Parts: sequence; structure tokens; C-alpha cells
Amino acid sequence: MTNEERRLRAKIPGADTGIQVKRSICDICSPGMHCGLSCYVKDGQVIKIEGTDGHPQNDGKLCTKGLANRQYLYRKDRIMTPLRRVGERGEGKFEPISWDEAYAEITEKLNAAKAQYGPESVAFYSGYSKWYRPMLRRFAYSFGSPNYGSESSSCYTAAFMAWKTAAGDQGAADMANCDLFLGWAYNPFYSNYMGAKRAMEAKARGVKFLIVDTRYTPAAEKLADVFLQPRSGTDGALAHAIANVLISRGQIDKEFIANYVYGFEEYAEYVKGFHAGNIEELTGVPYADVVKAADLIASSERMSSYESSAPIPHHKNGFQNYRAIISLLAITGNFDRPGCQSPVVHTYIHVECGFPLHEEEFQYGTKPQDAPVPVGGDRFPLWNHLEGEMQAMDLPRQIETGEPYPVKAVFALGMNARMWPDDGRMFAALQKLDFFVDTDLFLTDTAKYADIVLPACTSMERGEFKPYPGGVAIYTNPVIPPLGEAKSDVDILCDLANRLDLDDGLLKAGYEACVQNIIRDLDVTTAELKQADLPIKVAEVERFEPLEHVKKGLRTPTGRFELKSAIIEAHPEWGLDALPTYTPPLDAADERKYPFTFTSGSRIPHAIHSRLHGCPNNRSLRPDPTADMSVEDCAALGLKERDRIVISTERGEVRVFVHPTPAMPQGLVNLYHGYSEADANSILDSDHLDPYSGFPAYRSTRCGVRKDDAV
Ligand SMILES: Nc1nc2c(c(=O)[nH]1)N[C@H]1C(S)=C(S)[C@@H](COP(=O)(O)OP(=O)(O)OC[C@H]3O[C@@H](n4cnc5c(=O)[nH]c(N)nc54)[C@H](O)[C@@H]3O)O[C@H]1N2
Ligand SMILES: Nc1nc2c(c(=O)[nH]1)N[C@H]1C(S)=C(S)[C@@H](COP(=O)(O)OP(=O)(O)OC[C@H]3O[C@@H](n4cnc5c(=O)[nH]c(N)nc54)[C@H](O)[C@@H]3O)O[C@H]1N2
Ligand SMILES: [Mo]
Repeated sequence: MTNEERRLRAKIPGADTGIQVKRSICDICSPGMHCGLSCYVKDGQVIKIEGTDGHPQNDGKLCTKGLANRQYLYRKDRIMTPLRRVGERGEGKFEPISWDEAYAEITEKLNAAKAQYGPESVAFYSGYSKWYRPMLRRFAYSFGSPNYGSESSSCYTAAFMAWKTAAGDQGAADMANCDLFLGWAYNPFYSNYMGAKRAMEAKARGVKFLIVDTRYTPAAEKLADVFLQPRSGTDGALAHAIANVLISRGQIDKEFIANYVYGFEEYAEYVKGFHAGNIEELTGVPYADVVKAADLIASSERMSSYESSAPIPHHKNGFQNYRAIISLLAITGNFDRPGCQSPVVHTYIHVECGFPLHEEEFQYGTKPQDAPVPVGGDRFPLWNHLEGEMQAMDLPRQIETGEPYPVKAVFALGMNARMWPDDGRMFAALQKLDFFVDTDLFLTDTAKYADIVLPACTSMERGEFKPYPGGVAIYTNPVIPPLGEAKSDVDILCDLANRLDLDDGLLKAGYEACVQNIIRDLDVTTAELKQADLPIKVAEVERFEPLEHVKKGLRTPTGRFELKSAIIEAHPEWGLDALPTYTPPLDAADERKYPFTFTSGSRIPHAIHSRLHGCPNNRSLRPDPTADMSVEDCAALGLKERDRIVISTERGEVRVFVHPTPAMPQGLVNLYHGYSEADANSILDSDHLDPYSGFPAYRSTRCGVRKDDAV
């Protein structure tokens, strides 16, 4: 008997209980996690869950979100059958229908839109879930529409674009071998618990940490050797000031720059504009702290970094700020070397596992060649050039105006319209559609606008392929059958591919055939992966010699790390800057009326976006929407703990509780998103977008605060 079996025996009160422990993965948060989940199953019910011992991702641990999986699975508002809307959009009146009826109606309506307005008039959208995305993208393309898009129009992709612009590919941190870790907008204690564990281990090994955050966070407290606290969205100016100190003192890697960097002279000239005389005014950071940061960088041999792909790009100037930060790696030669930022091999759905698969060919294989530019492509030309998919932030505008062509139908998996800035505009756009299908686990506010709602299932009710770093992978099996008539998203897509009779034999053959196609060069088959209880070895991780990539030439136009973008330079008609220029983040609203900066979305450990607020245990940890403000600002406004306040912007108002805290700097108001009763995004401007990436400015809008006299 193995230790694991012995342990399980001890836990379960005997084989006669009929309890089986079955394995799945937690799909509540990012694909970068997907922790192993052990489900205790009795009579077809999951009665308890825990982290899987020996799983390469979490080895027995789970976070507060993962521990909610049982409540999530059995949430009262799970959708059990396909539904057809019988009331007004948004009203929530539906009748149950059969899968056959649902598929028939979807087939008829999507084909009608295609016939009347062209296949591009149907947009295919995915919310935060990512596991089915290669299938959805291929589905859209096989249908003939260029309009595949997702929540990644507001998450991660802007950071990926910055990396592609600078280095051709995403650079990844090598925390295990660095001696300085630059954690810029880095708070894994709340957003990535296993990352926090690794950071604490690195700290114990003697790795130094430079932490840059607008708030005083657990990372600032537990990790930072130097802590910088800039004002929201001023990161680009701060990075340039650090670069200026390093360059003027000659603390840069001249050889690396001469051989492998493009645009250094112009960049060095540009960053001279950020100096002792203006940096505190621009960012709030005293110049002495900038020098401390530069000293720490200069005294470290191997610097690696994590610059968050959410809060940094969540500003009107976010893409350029992000480039400014990663430029620090290039000028100090901390790129393509052990312990520094290293290119790694992308494997599958945003995760770098170190070995290649045929994902790209699968996703793009049926892309229509002569289709018009995707939604948002004209407005955000760099996005279009680098990503070629719909910039979903532009969807409400195009639905409203029909320019440059009409979008009449949306087929969505897990759409959360509240994710859009000024989400009222997005809901109004949904009203205008001829046809809207949403697939979700729950009857959400967005699903209530759909003509047909399809019931999806959780990771515990389905099987899916999942690779992990280290050259391992698994194909999970359902631990219970889907509740009610719910189905796995990928089965829905494959069923519909058959109903629509798409010219795509692979999609029609089903999910497992698609996965087998994507993994065909591995030594294992899907059937073998399904047999495994834990992820098994499937490939060797590719290792690179130091400087191998830069010597060979990066996948940028110049083959070098580009401080000045040759792509942008070649397109003056875009009106974008080739250097990572800095512009202030805030909108043009009247500063006297709106003297504070509103930021929304910093993560809380026990919730994720709209998902866990409906789970009673998690909700009880933070039941009410509450804004954080500095102790000083609260004192000046006469506010104390749990007073009610009104936060106002030019768009509107939200009413919430207030929490005075020393973690907040003066002038900043922080509201967590995801509470539908005090919706942070309802007071943002839908056109306050980054012209480079199209990303919304969730984290920098002028606002006012007053005590709520209505209570
Ligand atoms: N103000 C503000 N807004 C933000 C952010 C912020 O920081 N501040 N962050 C942005 C970022 S980074 C992100 S990633 C987005 C989050 O993007 P959202 O799309 O808002 O994320 P969720 O609400 O988690 O999930 C969307 C829907 O998917 C459903 N769902 C879950 N699993 C499945 C499944 O397997 N299949 C199907 N069909 N549906 C499923 C959920 O029930 C939910 O209704 O929000 C963005 N919005
Ligand atoms: N528990 C939990 N975990 C999650 C999520 C969740 O909702 N809940 N969401 C997942 C998703 S979709 C994403 S994208 C990631 C995001 O992961 P993170 O980016 O780590 O999460 P945040 O808390 O949004 O931001 C990190 C830090 O950036 C700081 N910050 C905010 N604005 C600025 C700024 O302008 N400049 C600087 N320098 N710092 C700033 C915040 O104060 C915060 O401490 O988390 C993932 N993990
Ligand atoms: Mo995200």
C-alpha cells in the first residue's frame, strides 16, 4: 500500500462507506494555476474536496477560492437545462427547452445572420474561462467570422503585446536563479498563493526584492528590500527615472546593448526627461527612493522580474508603461540569461510548459483569408497587427453604429458584460442584437439578456486536457456526471459544428480528437493520459544556452530587443510612438470636482471577478462592497469605518461602505470589482482606452467622494 492509500484509508471511515476519492482540477482561476483537486464522492455527490497530494501544481494545498469548489458546483443558481427567453431582455424570464430545440434555433439564427449580413456579423466571445478557447476560436473561423475575441481584451494581452514589440516573444521570470526580483505591481499573496510561497522561499534563500505598488501590500511588508509607491498609472515615468540614473552612472550592460539592443541612443536621450527635478511631482516617489532602486539593480548580477499584466496595462498609458518597465531588463543585460528574463516555449492556452504543441496550427488552421478587419481592428491598429482578433472593448460601439459593418449576433461562452467599462453601454448594445446566445453555469445578469442560454458544467463534471510546466500533462475524467442536462462547453461546440455542418472534420469529430491532433507529437495519446491519476511526463523541457535567442536573432523586425519599436516606426499612420513614451494616465474630468483617483480591481484572496460572490462561505468573508481609502483622507472627510460613501465620476455614482486603512496612499480610492450591487465598472468611461492595446483604464479615473447622506 502506498502512503497516499494508507492516508486515505485513515481518513475515510472504511471501504464500506462507499466513498470514492476521484481527481479533477480546479478551474476557478487562471490556467497558470489549475490546482489538483481531490473530490470525495458518495452516491454521485461530491461531499468534500481537498488539494491533491503529489500534484505538481499545488501538492495538497488549495486557496480560499479552490476550497469553494463544492459550493460552486452546487450553487443554487446553476442552470440545469437549455433555456429560451420568453420575457424582455434582462428580465430573467425563460422557458426550459431541449438541447435539440436549442441547437435547431441557434443553427437557424446564426445561418440567417450569415446569409443576410455575412459571417463577420456573428461575433464569438469568451469570458474569463480559457480551457475551451482553442476550440471556440477555431469554431468562429470555421464559421467564416474573423470575430473571435475574449476577456483577454482586458487582461494579459497588452503585456504580451509589449513583450512581442520589444522581444518578439514573452519573457518569463527565472526566480529560482535570480539574486534580485523586481516585483512591479506584484501581490501574489492575494492573486497567486503558490507564487507567494515561491517568493517567500526565494526570500529565505537571500534573494532581494524590489517591490513597486500603489498600496502597501503583504508583498511590500514581507518581501521588499526597497519599496516604491508611485501614484496609480505613473509607472512608466518611474521606470524611466530609474533608467536615467543607471545610464548616467554607466551602470548598464554596454556589450549587451551594442550587440543585441535596438534604439538605445534615442531611448537614453528620452529618459533624460525623468530626473531629480520632476520625478516626485510626476509619480509621488521621492528621488532618493529612485536612486535606492537603481542602486539595488546595479548591485545585483541577475535580475528577474514580474510586472503584472493586469494593473500595469489597466490604464490609458498602460502598454507604454509596461514597455518602460521591461526596458530596464534590456539596458542591464538581464535578458536571455539564467536568473534573468528568459524566453520559454509556449505550450497551450497561455501557459509556458517548456515544450511545443500544435495549438497554433489548430487554432488558426481555418482562419478565413478574405474576411474584413475584426471588431476594433481599425481603432486599435497595433492590437490588430499583433493579435489579429477582435478587441472586444470596441464591441459595444460597433453593435451600436454598425460601422464599419454590422454585428448582429453574439455567440458567447461565459460572457460577463459587467467586465466592460461603462457596462451600461454594453448591456444596451446587447439589447440591440438580433440574436444572443450565452453559455454559463449560472443565470447571470448577462445571461438574462440572451435569447438562448445553454447550461455549461464545471471542471468536476467534464474531462479536459491540461499540461503543466516541467513537461507533464493530464487528461481529467469527470468525477460526477453533469448536473441536470448541463454539458461541457467543448461538446456544445462540437455538436453545433455538426448541426451547422461546418467544413471542419476535426471539430465535428469531437474534443478528444481535437486534443489528439494538438498533442500528436507527444509520446502519449489522450487515452493514455486519461488513465493517469496525476500529471505524467509527456515531453522533455527545452533548455537554452545563455544568450542563445539574442545571438540567433529575436522575432522582432531588427532581430534585437527593441527599445524603439520598428513595427510602430514602420507605421506612422497609426499615430503611435515607437519609443516607450510616457503620458499621464488620468482623464480630462474637472480636478476640483473629482480630486481623487479611482482604482478598481485589486484582487481579494477569496473571490474572483463575478464568480464566488454567489458562494455563501466566500461571500461571508467580505459580504459588502467596501472602498479602501487612506486614514488621512477619511479624517479630512470626517469618515470612519463602515460609514457609507458615494463615489462619483463623470459617468455616475456608486454607494459603498468605506474602510480607512494605512495601506492606502492619500488621493486614491480602491474599490474591488465583482459586486453587482455596487458595480465599479458602471462609473468608468468606455472610451478611456489605451490607444496601443485598447485596454480599459480600470485603475485611473478621476473621482469625487462624499459621505452618503441617504443613510
Ligand atoms: N474594474 C475592473 N474590471 C475588471 C478587472 C479589474 O481589475 N478591474 N479585471 C479584468 C480582468 S484582468 C479580467 S480577467 C476580467 C474577468 O473577466 P470576466 O469574464 O468578468 O470573469 P468572470 O466573471 O470570472 O467569468 C465570466 C463568466 O464565465 C462563467 N464561467 C465560469 N466557468 C465557465 C465555464 O467553464 N464555461 C462557461 N461557459 N462559463 C463559465 C462564470 O460563471 C461567469 O459568469 O475582468 C476584467 N474587469
Ligand atoms: N484571489 C484572486 N486571485 C486572482 C484573481 C482574482 O480575482 N482573485 N484574478 C486573476 C486574474 S484574472 C488576474 S489578471 C490576476 C491579476 O493579478 P495581480 O496583478 O497580481 O492582481 P492585482 O491585485 O490586481 O494587482 C497587483 C498589485 O498591483 C497594484 N497596483 C494597482 N494599480 C497599480 C499601478 O498603477 N501601479 C502599480 N505599480 N501597482 C498597481 C495593486 O495595489 C496590487 O497590489 O490575478 C488572478 N488571480
Ligand atoms: Mo485577468
